[in-house]
Amino acid sequence: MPKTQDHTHTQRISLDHDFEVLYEKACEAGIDTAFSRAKQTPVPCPFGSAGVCCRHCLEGPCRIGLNGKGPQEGICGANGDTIVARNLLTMMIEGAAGHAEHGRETALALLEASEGHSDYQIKGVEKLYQVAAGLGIETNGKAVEDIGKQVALKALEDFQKQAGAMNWLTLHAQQQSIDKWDELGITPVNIHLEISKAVTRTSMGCDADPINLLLGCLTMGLVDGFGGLHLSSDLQDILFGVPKLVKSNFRLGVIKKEMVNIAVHGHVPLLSEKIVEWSRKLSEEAKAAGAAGINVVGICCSGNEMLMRHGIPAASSFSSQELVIVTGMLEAMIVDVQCIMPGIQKVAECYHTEIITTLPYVKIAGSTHVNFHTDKADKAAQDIVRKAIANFPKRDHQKITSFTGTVEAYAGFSNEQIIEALSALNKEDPLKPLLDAITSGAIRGVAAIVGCTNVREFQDWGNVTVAKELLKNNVLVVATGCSAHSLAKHNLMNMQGLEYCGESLRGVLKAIGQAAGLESLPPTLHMGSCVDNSRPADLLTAVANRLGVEVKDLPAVGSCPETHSPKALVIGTYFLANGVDVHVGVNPQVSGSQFVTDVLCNGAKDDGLNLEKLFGGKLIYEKDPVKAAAILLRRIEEKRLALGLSS
Ligand code: CUV
Ligand code: SF4
Repeated sequence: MPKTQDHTHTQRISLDHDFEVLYEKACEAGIDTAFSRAKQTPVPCPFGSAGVCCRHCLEGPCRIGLNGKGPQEGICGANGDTIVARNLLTMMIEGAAGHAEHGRETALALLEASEGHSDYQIKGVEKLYQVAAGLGIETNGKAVEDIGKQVALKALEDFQKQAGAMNWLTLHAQQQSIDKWDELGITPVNIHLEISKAVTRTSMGCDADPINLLLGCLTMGLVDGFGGLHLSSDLQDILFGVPKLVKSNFRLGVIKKEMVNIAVHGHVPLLSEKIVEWSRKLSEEAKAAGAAGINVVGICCSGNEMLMRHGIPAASSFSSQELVIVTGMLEAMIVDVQCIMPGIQKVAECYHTEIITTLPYVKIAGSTHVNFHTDKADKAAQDIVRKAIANFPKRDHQKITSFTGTVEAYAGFSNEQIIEALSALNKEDPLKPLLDAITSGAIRGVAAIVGCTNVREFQDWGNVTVAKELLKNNVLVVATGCSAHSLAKHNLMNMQGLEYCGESLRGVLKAIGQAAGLESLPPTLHMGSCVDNSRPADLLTAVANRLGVEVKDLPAVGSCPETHSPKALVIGTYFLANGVDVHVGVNPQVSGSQFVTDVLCNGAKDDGLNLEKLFGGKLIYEKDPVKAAAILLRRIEEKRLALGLSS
């Protein structure tokens, strides 16, 4: 069993007490987790933290001296501004590539399903018609499969066309935004072309103009927003159906002692869908092995996807993923891609848990690998579920820690679901009740709390605090990703949390909820996984279109209090390109360049060129969640004033 040097100081790690119990247990057993590893590297490297470390060629690595002391240029002459902007772009590329790959896999899955050589069928027929119409595909008299194929080919075209703008950008963006992006020369042509061009421009001896590099970041934001988020959400809705209101549970009590517990972890729902399906079909086999049945629980965004469409309960967000294994009750953790800590394997080796990787390009040494492909998905899922069942008798009962507490949460708030709820108030014009609430000031504005949990942060604290501050001030809060886990675990997605809402917001939530047959809408709306940040974006676009303004004019903000992922940075950049203010509570690693910091964070009234002048919104870096919320509230009020909405 692995031993670490210092487990004596167990400090608080999470607002979720269950994970603190497990953390103590892991420390006492000498099991390393990300939390203990983070304590062994208490201070991150100051050069990397400031973004001034360059490793783009073999003459280096070079680093710029901090605070003007020491060398101010790399060997090639690249200065701090260039190095910081280039490093930021490198992070953007990484984030966008992950989401784009998610989109590409989903597009291929739709193509294969349409051509009939796959284990999947099209379930979201209505969404298919809607997306096809948006893309200008003729649907009259055509079979569903035929339309599905045309849509899939249009999606794949976004990875290969050589001129014009991406289909998915034209499908979803406001024309005024497209005009602005065209004028600045940042409109993406195709996803792979832009990623490859961006990798090239960050390499040694290429782009050395920090402004140009920052514009390259915005292109990556658009690639991510349209080619990653929108494309993935749309095609997943077509394949698996549009999410509808569901009620489920969060926290570690969702892991059941008498059941075969399988965790799905990662991002692309293709495999998880099948795991859920086969867990239900193979429950008799689990009973034969002595269990009461099979229980699938979610981690990270796979968890969000399965929650949104199947009401699967969620066990953990990113930062505590290893600790789920420490319950001693997990028979298998199935992973696909992204945000999977390699550390899970070592922890699993201390228990009977089997880590199962499923993609040929994401393996972990020591783990089981079951190759997954859409034409053999049923077979792979059955193999995996049976492996989990076979592990059930191998549990060490001395090592089990079970929890009873769960927290109820509503989820499934696709825009389609929100519109459906609103239409109970106004059938002819469903958006009107929402618009009225915003214009009258009953709702001051809309905030999307998104992104991750981060091992270096006190888990859930930032996400929950920003949310509560905004709710108190009558801001409508929607959430995605691991932030949604934080909010759900702390009662912000069930009716108990209504007490945190300001009076006028609570009135609106109740009116809409009751018309739709609930006691109220929950205080915050779960809109899905990270790629589902397309949904709040579409909601804002719909509201802006109806008000006859641009998204940038709306009293809307994004907040990312506890992120760890470059994916969250690039999602934020997509919102910035649309003129929405974005708060990040974790160091974005640009402080080594005053110039880059000014461009990202300065206001429209400041000297020099900056994001707010170009697009209408800026990056807000603030670690303190209470202060951050205050800034966001101020920004919301400024935009209300500019729009002439009631104060
Ligand atoms: Ni994609 S990116 S930790 S799982 S939200 Fe969760 Fe969400 Fe961040 Fe990763
Ligand atoms: Fe140094 Fe320039 Fe090479 Fe970067 S690209 S490592 S700054 S020489």
